[in-house]
Amino acid sequence: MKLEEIYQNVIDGQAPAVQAGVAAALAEGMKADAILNQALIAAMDEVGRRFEAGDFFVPEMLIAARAMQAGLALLKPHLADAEVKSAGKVAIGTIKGDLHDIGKNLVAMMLEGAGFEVKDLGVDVAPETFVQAAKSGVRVIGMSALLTTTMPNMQRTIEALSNAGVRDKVKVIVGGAPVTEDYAKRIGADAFAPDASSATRVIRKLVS
Ligand code: B1M
Repeated sequence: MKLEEIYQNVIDGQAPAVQAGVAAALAEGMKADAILNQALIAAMDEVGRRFEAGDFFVPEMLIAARAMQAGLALLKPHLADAEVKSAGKVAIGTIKGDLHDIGKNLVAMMLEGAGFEVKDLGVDVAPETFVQAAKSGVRVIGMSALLTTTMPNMQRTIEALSNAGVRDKVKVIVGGAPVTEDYAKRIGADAFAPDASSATRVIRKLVS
């Protein structure tokens, strides 16, 4: 019941109600990943479907995204993976031309929860900024993309890392709704992860 309410309040963009719902669900002992997957992420999928169908426009998407972020903030401390030890530095950002940051933030949160030191480069991140991060000693570069139009900037970033002579100093992982394992291979990334929890697992493997 709580999950359905949270789901609906994300779709309706009711940030305070989402926060109240998440807080109540946690207080009742509901698992953070159930709240995340069955309410918050499921609601954003529905928002995407409504946008595609022409029932929602950018303002509705944005308000729903804000409501989801409000819920995520409360979940953050509960997404930690207690079994994991500190494993190194990861720089993560949404690629150039792309302003979507919910998935990227989620990956960053899960990594922090898993004990990684995360340098969040933000959104619309230029290849040169990723190169600077690689030069600063991070072990992993994570790129997130949500738009098919700007996805090629992942490959441009990998090329920029090679041109700057730092490609072999870092591991590169890519993800985001339109990104696939096959695409990751084609552009020369080291890894792909379909969601935030598997990203943590994959990155742990990359640095081990
Ligand atoms: Co936009 N948007 N949006 N949007 N938006 C999509 C992506 C879209 C699919 C909607 C649709 O048409 N159904 C569509 C893209 C179509 C395409 O490219 N083929 C779209 C569009 C078209 C646009 C605009 C162009 C709309 C316009 O202005 N006309 C515009 C672009 C702006 C820009 O970026 N330059 C735009 C704007 C926006 C808002 C600003 C309103 C808002 C973003 C707010 C924000 O992020 N702060 C927004 C939103 C909210 C969405 C949808 C509805 C939801 C995205 C989301 O947050 N999902 C989205 C539809 C959809 O995806 N269902 C849509 C939840 C999030 C948790 O999932 O990001 O996939 P996701 O992350 C997952 C995994 O992918 C993975 O882990 C995460 C969690 O498990 N993952 C990684 C992500 N990054 C990873 C990195 C990794 C590993 C895993 O390693 C490093």
